[in-house]
Amino acid sequence: VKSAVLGFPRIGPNRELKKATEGYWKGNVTKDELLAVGKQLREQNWKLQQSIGVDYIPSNDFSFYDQVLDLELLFNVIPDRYSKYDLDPLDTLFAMGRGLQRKDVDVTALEMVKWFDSNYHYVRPTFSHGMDYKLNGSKPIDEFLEAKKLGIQTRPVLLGPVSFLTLGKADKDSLDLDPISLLDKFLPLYEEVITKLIDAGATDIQLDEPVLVLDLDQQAKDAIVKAYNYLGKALSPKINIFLTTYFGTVVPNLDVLQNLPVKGYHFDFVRSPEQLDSILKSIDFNEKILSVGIVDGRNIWKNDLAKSTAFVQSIIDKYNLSSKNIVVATSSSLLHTPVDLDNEHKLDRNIVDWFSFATQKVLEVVAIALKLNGDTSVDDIFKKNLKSITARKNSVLTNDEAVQKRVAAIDDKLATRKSPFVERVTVQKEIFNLPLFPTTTIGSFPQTKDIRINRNKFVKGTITPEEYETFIKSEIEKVIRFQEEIGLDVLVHGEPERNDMVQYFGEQLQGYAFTENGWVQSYGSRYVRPPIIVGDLSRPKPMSVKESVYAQSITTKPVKGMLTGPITCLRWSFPRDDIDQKTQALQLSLALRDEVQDLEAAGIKIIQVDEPALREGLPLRAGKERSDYMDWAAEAFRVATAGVQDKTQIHSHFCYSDLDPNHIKALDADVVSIEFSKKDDPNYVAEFKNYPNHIGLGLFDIHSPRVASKDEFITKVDTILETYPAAKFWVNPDCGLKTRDWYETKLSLTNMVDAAKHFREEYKNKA
Ligand code: THG
Ligand code: ZN
Repeated sequence: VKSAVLGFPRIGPNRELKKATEGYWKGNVTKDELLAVGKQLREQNWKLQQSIGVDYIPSNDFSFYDQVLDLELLFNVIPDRYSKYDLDPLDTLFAMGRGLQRKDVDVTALEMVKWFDSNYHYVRPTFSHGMDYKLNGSKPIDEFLEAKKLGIQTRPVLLGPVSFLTLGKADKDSLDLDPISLLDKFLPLYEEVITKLIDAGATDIQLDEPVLVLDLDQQAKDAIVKAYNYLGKALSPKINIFLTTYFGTVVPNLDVLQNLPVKGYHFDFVRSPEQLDSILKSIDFNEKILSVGIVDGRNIWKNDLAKSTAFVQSIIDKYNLSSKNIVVATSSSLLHTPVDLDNEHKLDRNIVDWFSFATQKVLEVVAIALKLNGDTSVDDIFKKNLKSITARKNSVLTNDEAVQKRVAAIDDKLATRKSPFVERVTVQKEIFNLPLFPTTTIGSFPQTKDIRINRNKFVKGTITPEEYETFIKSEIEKVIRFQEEIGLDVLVHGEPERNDMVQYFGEQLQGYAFTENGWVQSYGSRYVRPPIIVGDLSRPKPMSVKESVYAQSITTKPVKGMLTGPITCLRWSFPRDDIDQKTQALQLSLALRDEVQDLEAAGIKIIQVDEPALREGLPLRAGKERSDYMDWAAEAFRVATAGVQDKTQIHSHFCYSDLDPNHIKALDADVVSIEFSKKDDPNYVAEFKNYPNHIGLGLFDIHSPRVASKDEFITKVDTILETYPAAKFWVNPDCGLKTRDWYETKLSLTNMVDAAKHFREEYKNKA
């Protein structure tokens, strides 16, 4: 039995990659220095895995921005607007990933999309007619040789051709182009790279085809057959091809996986253990290698080593397989887990014993493989592991009977507003008396250096809580005054007290643990530190009331209370694996319900409960599981928000995904705002036309420092108004402004408000 890791986090134990990359963008770090940091990180990761004894160590899992974007560069999938500047490859990579604006260059970024159901975002391959696909650079080969020089034989990883094309899209100038039709052009390119790897000494290659866990149409299925027949015939036996899947079940696509000329297959048995028998009945693993994904690449719980070993052993026994054909592996790349638990010093000793981060997971994979090989040197590890697993199971920290009772008592009434929207809207109209085209923002304002410095001082204890509170109040006042000045209608307090919209609430809820260093890459140089749900969740005391009440006390305009919804709290945390996700969502929704009601009682008249991760939680395949999810996700949102009076206006916000209006409808919020600025597609507006409640379609992209003029806003709104009724139209940006600077924030919002005023005049005359 061998061991394999499908990918290791590249950010470094102390976020070395972030510091170097952002330093380079600011001009404080040279290109050579940045490249050296990358090299150092790769070396560290390989040596770590080698010292632990991993048989298949990945290479080409490193990236300065995103591994999908790396492949776009490698195959020259570079839209003209980037190649025309003659930037070097690294700067082209960054220009495509994040846009580039300096005196000689002005390009926006490519689209960024969620990687399956994770909180990682990839840069979407964007194809045009007439693109010249060819090998451009040699990153996978360079990194393979780099490891080889260190005496480490690696297994290079490439996203496979079908996933690469399926996850891409046609550029605006080539909308009739279906990326999968390009397969014939890409197969020779894959062959060329892999041949170069063979020449460099590679004996194995990992080709990731995660799209095999999605619902595939016949064309995509045919593409799998074609691609792997082509590559298998061209390249084996010179190299062993491992076809890798993760994040779900392949069963509906099993027909195309049979009889492919590949050496082995990898499946995710953490997420989908039920696929085991179907797979083993259709593929003969006396002929192929079976890589068993058994150590979770998406969560932080310690693996139950005895259970995993028994699981793999039972496969060997039941199907009478040779252990030579078995590989024990992580379920997916470890990209989605924090780097090293040994960097945590503040976590409760009892609780820290329940966790495994990437480094510890590597050890688990190897330990399971050794155990299966009869190696007794791991017996101590197994003994200790059993102790930890048992301690967690029996811990009193995880159970709160009061919470469990409250969840069990949830009924329809609790999840339903007192009156339907048509009645609420009349009451609210009278109270708020908002103009036509009401203007607002999504919640956060720029998180300045000053804010971060003061928060760090507060966390470290170098300023007192009173000093910090005074500072936060002054920040809130600044934001309120600015919004009044430019004439926004519904204000926010700006969230200077919050680090991350999930972490902030996680830190205040009972049942959560949080890390000092548990960073996970979200996109590019942006990382998140997901809090960990360890037990039943409850709210010891109000979490956001003080700041909202202060903000409301210094203005006569309505100030929105701002909360993160139950689904988003769940999705952006590491959830428990010992109870189901619905229960955890409902526990969160009860805690939030109390917060919503406290805000209302404290005089906050508008409360926004954000659910940007609503769509991300949708099961990857259509079917009952998906409709069940939509039901309980909507229920959780309504439990959180339905406790208020008719006169209290509930807002919600969604971003990062294409939304189905029907999903939003079931939440019954009074007003929603959605990301929209990059969706210049009239069909998308039309989908929302019949949405009954009010909507703000985001009018500018908050990921970019670019400022739109008043006229640009007017043109945009004019276009939307061809389809969308003015009476339900709110005016707002795409998303929160925390990653922006004040300079562009001021200009953009002023122009946006001025455009709203223009339309008010126009419609007054019309009436
Ligand atoms: N929070 C969490 N997940 C998210 C988002 C979020 N996923 C989707 C989307 N938003 C990703 N966007 C971002 C935007 C900014 C940052 C991270 C993800 C960010 N991170 C800081 C950094 O890397 O410097 C660290 C923030 C902190 O101090 O905690 O700016 O909003 N959970
Ligand atoms: Zn948003």
